[in-house]
Amino acid sequence: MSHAQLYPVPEHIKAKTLVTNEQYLAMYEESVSQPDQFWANHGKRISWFTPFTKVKDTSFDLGNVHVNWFSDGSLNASYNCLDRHLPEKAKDVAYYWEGDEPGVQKAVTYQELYDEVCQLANAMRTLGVNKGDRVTIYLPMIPAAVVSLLACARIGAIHSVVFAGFSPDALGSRIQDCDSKLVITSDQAARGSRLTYLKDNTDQALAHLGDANPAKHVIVVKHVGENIDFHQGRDLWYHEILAKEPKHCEPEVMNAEDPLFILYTSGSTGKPKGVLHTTGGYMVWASMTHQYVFDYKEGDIYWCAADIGWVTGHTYIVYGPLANGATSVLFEGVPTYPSVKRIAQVVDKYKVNILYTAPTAIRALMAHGTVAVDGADLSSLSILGSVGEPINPEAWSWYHQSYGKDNCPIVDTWWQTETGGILITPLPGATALKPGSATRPFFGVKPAIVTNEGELVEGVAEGNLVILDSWPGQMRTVFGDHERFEQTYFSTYKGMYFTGDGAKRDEDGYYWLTGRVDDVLNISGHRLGTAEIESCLVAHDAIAEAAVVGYPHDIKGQGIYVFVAPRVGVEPSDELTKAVRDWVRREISPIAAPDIIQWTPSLPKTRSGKIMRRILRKIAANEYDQLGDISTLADPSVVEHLIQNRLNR
Ligand code: 6R9
Repeated sequence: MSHAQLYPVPEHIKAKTLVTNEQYLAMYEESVSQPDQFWANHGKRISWFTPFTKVKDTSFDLGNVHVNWFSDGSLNASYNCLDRHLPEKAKDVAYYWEGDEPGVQKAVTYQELYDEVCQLANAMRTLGVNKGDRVTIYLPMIPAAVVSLLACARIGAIHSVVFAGFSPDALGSRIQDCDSKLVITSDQAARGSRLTYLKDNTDQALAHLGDANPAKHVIVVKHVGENIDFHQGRDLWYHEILAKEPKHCEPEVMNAEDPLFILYTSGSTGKPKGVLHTTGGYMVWASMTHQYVFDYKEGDIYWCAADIGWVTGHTYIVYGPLANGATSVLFEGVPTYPSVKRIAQVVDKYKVNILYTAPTAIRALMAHGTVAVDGADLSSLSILGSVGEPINPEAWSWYHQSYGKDNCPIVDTWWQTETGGILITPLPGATALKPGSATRPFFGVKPAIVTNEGELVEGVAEGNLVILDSWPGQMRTVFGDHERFEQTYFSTYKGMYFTGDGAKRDEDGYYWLTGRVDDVLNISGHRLGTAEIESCLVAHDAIAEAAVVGYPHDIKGQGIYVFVAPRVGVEPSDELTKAVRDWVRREISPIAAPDIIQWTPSLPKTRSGKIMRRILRKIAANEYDQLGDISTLADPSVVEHLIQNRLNR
């Protein structure tokens, strides 16, 4: 890693960047040595109804963990996303909505977004939803999804978005856990031409909860248009209730520390946690990171191709870009429909300048060679982003070359649902890049590496990634369970926030994320990160995607079990399997050579494209009858295929 190729800041970026390297270093220094002064200054970037006088009041001490920022200020998140841009930006496009089918599209201006948000906010108030109440949102990637988040924020209701790919069970348990008064959904959703029956799923979820169902009403967006069961008295059509409401709605005055949203995220154990974010610090973090990390400037066309059901959608499709008055693309579909050219076509159609997507999407496109970009122009692009997993150097280079024409910086952004926004990342005009490294901390972020015993290690190091001090976008608690918040994040290493990720730091102070620490293997006493072996596998010509897990091995303690998906047109064979094993042996070391290689058409993944290794570990250990909850998989059917063809019997 120390000899990784260095990619300097391209001249065309340097010429008009917001932050040069010198500025980054000076701002970073101030942000960590004088956080109160730094954040008092940058906290003013958003609009406050009552300006704050207090800045930081935080503690990571077990038993007394608290995170408060700007705590005597008041504001409203939807006001910051809408009202403050009007009337100047009334006719500016907030979203170019691009439907699942090419040719289905709609532009939504800031005025139109404001009007619809006010109408829905009023309609919710009419239904008795008030400040502090919870609202579950289960919608496809359509403008009404953005409207729903902002309408909640406007009246101070706390939204909990459930990914539209989740099952009735997953939806029901989330509605129940946060005691939602209201559910907002649509008739159906279409992705890659496949329908999901969201309203049916909602009906099932609520029926299953029975008397424990807290939701009084279901608001239904008519989107696909197929029939649904309508429960008189409980269900309401979105368009009908909006039509009755005025296009003005007074925003609720929220304290900086009043909750903005809950987002459920699964850890390694137990039921999903309701990660809670509040209003002031989150808005400062969302808007500031969006501006600096993407070097965003007025007039840029920005596309974050994530889903609103993932934290990336919350911060980098909704709150960050809107707070900055940006014009975004909002995409309903998938990168591979109707063909792998879709991303390039949408980039060319809207002249997208900034594209932010995930390694899983990049690898899916890369499996087809250069087909994804053949014939495309792509000259509008100037900055590329990656999020969700370590991006292996192979995929990084392909992204850089095919979409970026070797002239666009890639910001590899490391962060988590819990962190609210990006923490470790290059800045396009400041940071020389190394493929596979998330590079340096954002302003105010103090990352560190500790050993398993909790010793801080300086300089070049490898170990567990912790954060030493609070930043404004940090989660505040687990909804309804502060004890769990303290135990999960602050009990492993005293006085530090534990990320759950492993990392290396090189001689330039750059960070390299090595995957979740529970994904570390111990092969005959040698510590190996699954990410390292996977990265090597994906660099092989025949392989599109790979997942590596350990399984109990009589001699080595742990053996290496590899699940691999071939590239398009590749036929797995015994010879190929052997070639792959030799490849890893040669590229990394004989210790890393896989014991078992199972070919599969696809891997089990979450909504954000993360491979669910927990499930693969069970299959590899031949404990396929103890898979646990698989309801959060994007496509649970892949699991059956993996079990049928398992190789450790
Ligand atoms: C934003 C998001 C968080 C976990 C995180 C880490 C992995 C995210 C990454 C990355 C390496 C990156 N992760 N970005 N690993 N490089 N650029 O993904 O939130 O869904 O909560 O996942 O994702 O393991 O701890 P979330």
